[in-house]
Amino acid sequence: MTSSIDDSEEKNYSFNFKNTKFKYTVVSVKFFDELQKDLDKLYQNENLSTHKNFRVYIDKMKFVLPEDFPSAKYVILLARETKLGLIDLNYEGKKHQIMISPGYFGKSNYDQNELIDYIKTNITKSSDYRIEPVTGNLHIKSITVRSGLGRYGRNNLCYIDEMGSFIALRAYLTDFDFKEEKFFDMRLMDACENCRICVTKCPTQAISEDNSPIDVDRCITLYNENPGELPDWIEQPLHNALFGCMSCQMFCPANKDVMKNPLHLGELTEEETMLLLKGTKDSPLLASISEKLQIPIAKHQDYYLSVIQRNLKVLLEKS
Ligand code: B12
Ligand code: SF4
Ligand code: SF4
Repeated sequence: MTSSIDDSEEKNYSFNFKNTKFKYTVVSVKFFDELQKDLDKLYQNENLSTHKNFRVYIDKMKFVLPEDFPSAKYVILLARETKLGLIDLNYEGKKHQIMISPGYFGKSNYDQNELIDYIKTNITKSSDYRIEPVTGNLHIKSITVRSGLGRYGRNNLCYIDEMGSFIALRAYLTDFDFKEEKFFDMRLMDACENCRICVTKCPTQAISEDNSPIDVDRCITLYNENPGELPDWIEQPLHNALFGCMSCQMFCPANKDVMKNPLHLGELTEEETMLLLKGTKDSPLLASISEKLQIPIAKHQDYYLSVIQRNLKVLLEKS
């Protein structure tokens, strides 16, 4: 990897917007070439899975300026705090508690435009510059790590002080000139140095000890956040969350504090649980379930009902 280490102190900032905690920093687009070269090497060395579920996400990602914004100068990187979700549900006379990984639920009390207005007022402090969301177009962990805002964990996730890995990362391009040159090497958290907990806790052995990408084809999340059948080789007791998988995060020492503060979502009645297990469409109960779980099930019934029906069945079989 070519190195352009700047050993000056990381300059990271934080703010609260509508009761949500954010941390952020900026990185110049002049480092895009170097970021892309690292990715190209992974492609050349065939270190990246060719699984179609994965390629749908990453094939559109490239560290290049979009054709409609060639004058962009910086990427603003935001990390929003997230929480582990816990749902109590009643089923066959018993109460079961199940997890939803951070990031798969949440009631947003602001929209994208309000956040962009906040950035204009408080970060660029001008409305003369464009701020364009580009999260889906960038490998956001690598740029966040190299910006100095976060560090990689051995589990391939990005960690940020005080937030652990319970973060949602967002990127915005802007033509505002921050006059900021910092850019770091890929860095692993100090906590990982003598630790291998995530490697041993991953139920499907997807995480390796070196700093290579995880074996994406073995990651439970690749299957349980997408529609379709769950592969047979993921044995039923290995499933642990309604969406995603918590095994490489919940035992991580760097998440010790954030694990203490889960969000207790609502309790589902027997009737509501049965409705999800049957995948019943257009029920008047869907609105209250969506509200309790903070997931827009009623709005996107085709996707959510089939995925939740399948995942919930496997979790309830287990408990
Ligand atoms: C595709 C994708 C997936 C795929 C593949 C995951 C993967 N690791 O690539 C699947 C569906 C499996 C998945 C799972 C999850 N995901 Co996901 N996913 C993405 C997505 C869309 C792209 C990720 C990507 O670019 N992968 C490509 C690989 C090449 O990148 P990489 O993992 O960063 O690999 C780097 C290291 O190997 C590193 N490396 C190389 N040399 C060296 C040297 C050193 C010293 C070090 C330290 C590192 C290092 O270089 C590689 C690339 O530069 C991003 C959103 C986005 N816009 O980026 C979300 C994202 C990464 N996912 C996210 C989350 C939360 C998850 C899950 C935790 C969900 C869950 N289970 O609850 C799991 C975690 C699985 C895991 N351990 O990685 C969050 C991560 C937040 C965080 N804390 O980092 C993101 C950023 C979404 C978001 N906008 O917030 N995800
Ligand atoms: S469990 Fe240990 S090795 Fe894995 S990310 Fe956390 S600190 Fe690093
Ligand atoms: S999310 Fe689960 S399956 Fe995927 S790497 Fe982490 S522990 Fe392994």
